[in-house]
Amino acid sequence: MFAAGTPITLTATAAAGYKFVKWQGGSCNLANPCSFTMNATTNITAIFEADKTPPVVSLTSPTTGQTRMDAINFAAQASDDVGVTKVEFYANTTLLGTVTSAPYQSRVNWNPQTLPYGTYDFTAKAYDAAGNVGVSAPVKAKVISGQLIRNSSFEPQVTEWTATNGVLTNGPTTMAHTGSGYGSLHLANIAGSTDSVYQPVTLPADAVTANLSYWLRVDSSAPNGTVSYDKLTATVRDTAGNILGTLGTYSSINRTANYTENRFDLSAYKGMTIGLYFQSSKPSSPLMLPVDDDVILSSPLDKSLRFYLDDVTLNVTQ
Ligand SMILES: [Ca+2]
Repeated sequence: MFAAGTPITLTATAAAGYKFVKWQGGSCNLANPCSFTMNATTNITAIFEADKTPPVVSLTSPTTGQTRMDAINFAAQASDDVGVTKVEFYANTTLLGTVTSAPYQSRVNWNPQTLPYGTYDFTAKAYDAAGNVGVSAPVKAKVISGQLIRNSSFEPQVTEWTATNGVLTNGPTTMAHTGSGYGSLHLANIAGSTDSVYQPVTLPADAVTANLSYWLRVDSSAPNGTVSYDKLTATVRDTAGNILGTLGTYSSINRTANYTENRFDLSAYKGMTIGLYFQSSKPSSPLMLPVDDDVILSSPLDKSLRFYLDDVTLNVTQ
């Protein structure tokens, strides 16, 4: 019971899967909530109907033609006449992620054991509480491995690397870190000689991380603690061969019984084509050569300061 002149506000709340249509009776029509003043006995009914209108959804990431490395950043715009309850992200027919509230975004790490690298039709599906489903237009994009070095383990068919003759070596497996191929940067017994191996690589402009790793073993028969003049330098170069940065310099003092890993952050070079360059060098003047150098020592056992290189990887995420 309301006294005449009492202001009233009615709010119609639809059950899940239904939507408000209109009021019946009284002065309310489509407005919800509806406010009016009681001045007579009034019967008012809220009319609901099942929601049959699917959500509208579009995929905003990835974009057509895009290449992503090892992970996909999904993003979708979705709306519905009642409300979106969830958005699903697909690669072809494989469900990769579900988001239940805006913003509809999900970062999904690619699992090549589940889905091989390749080109896929990516879609988003949006649902409402009534179970209506809206599907986005497909976006064709490519997923590739985030490891950018080709033939990182120097296995046979090593055309991906450019090297001084004899540097790229195959077997025995005990000489390699993995597999049977490796890079052997030894030095000819000539002052000023160099050995090198390199590979160009292009880092995507939107790289978030770019982690270089290479495994190196330094063999030397020089007395412990002796620094040889023969060196190996690992550098990052531009396409003209100019040195952009030196990652490491190694000599006999870095001798190791086994391969050891060297890691570097190369994210500073995103958006650039760089050359990963490993070069061993001997001083040009024999007079500079210390006692441990193979020019001075005549024993064959002492003649090898060698740098063994294997498993060069550059893992990039976007
Ligand atoms: Ca709907």
